[in-house]
Amino acid sequence: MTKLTLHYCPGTCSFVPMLALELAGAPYTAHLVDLRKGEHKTPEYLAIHPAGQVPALSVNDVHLTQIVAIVDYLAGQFPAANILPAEPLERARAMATLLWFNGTVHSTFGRVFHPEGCAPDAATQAAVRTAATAQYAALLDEIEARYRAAQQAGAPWLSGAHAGVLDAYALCCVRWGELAGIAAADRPHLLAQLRKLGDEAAFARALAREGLPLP
Ligand SMILES: N[C@@H](CCC(=O)N[C@@H](CS)C(=O)NCC(=O)O)C(=O)O
Repeated sequence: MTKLTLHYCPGTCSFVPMLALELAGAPYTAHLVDLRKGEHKTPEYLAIHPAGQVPALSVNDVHLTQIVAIVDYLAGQFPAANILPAEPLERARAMATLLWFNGTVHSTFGRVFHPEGCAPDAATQAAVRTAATAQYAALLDEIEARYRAAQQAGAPWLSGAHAGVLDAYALCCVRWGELAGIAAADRPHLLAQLRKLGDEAAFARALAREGLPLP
């Protein structure tokens, strides 16, 4: 039997594959990698994820990294769970949104949280953070607009009829906004929608496992 281990840290993007695992209903081990304690930079963990990040998914002794790849793998392994749509065009659109979260929204937050990765001096770092924070706020507006558009098209969630990986990413992004001083309450429509996530069974399990409340 395949042994699945998700290497995760509460409050981070590892919530996205955790939600996928909960949708799959597959037994898995959740291995806490505490970023605040630097556990992602230990030699043991670097052997799993050479970049020293969460998430990673160990499939027996093969270690998968990158959210998009992990979600794609789980969607393929558990087709009945509808982690990604089966219909090719719908699936491509869901992948486009997942990649937008990962490559655009998440990366912009990276510059808010770690501007030292962009410049060595404090003044430039401060300027990077200010610019990235404004860009990130605009991206949160776009997430809210995407919810409105989905709902106008008849789907309550970004992932469609049921909340899924795209909604899990939206939740992470709103949580990170709070860390950047961007109040979730500034986007009441988005906040109200995310607060309903606890009613979705897979989310309730993932939230309980993570141990963090909804915003
Ligand atoms: N592109 C990566 C992003 C992963 C990432 O940024 N993880 C963050 C947590 S949300 C992390 O581990 N940060 C610690 C670090 O980079 O040192 C993915 O899709 O897995």
